[in-house]
Amino acid sequence: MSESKNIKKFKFKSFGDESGWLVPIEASKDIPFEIKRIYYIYDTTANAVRGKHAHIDLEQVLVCLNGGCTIVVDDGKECKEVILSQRTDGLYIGNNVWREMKDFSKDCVLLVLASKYFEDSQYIRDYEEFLAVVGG
Ligand code: T46
Repeated sequence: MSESKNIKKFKFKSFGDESGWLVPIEASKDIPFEIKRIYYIYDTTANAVRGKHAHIDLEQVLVCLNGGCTIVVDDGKECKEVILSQRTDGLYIGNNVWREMKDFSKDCVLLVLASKYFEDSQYIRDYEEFLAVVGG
């Protein structure tokens, strides 16, 4: 899948020297939305597969602060696996993208910055329904 406006892997700027590294994230500058919500996922089990849904109206940026995992992104036409294993990698996921998270390392901490407050009604959890929405 070529990068689309709804799926984009990018690098954060990082500042460091022998004393350590720092990655700043400013809303609407380093990421393309105002951050309304932050959550993180950790202590995932070896064969865990999370996600398995899409959002009608939600933008998110995923960053692995520790360890790594694979994010499966599917826009209904193409499906791609993105590996997040660098603390300076961000994955932007926009509206109507089916996502799954898997292959978590034991020490994985996955940070998610979101453009909206949590709303269960914004989830599409049925893959056939997702395909109908995106016309895939
Ligand atoms: C996503 C991927 C990357 C809340 O109460 N507030 C929240 O902000 C979130 C995100 C979840 N929850 C509750 C809802 C469930 O009872 O936490 C529980 C676990 O959520 P869920 O099974 O949706 O978690 P994941 O890891 O499958 O998916 C999450 C996000 O829900 C989703 O938006 O894109 O991470």
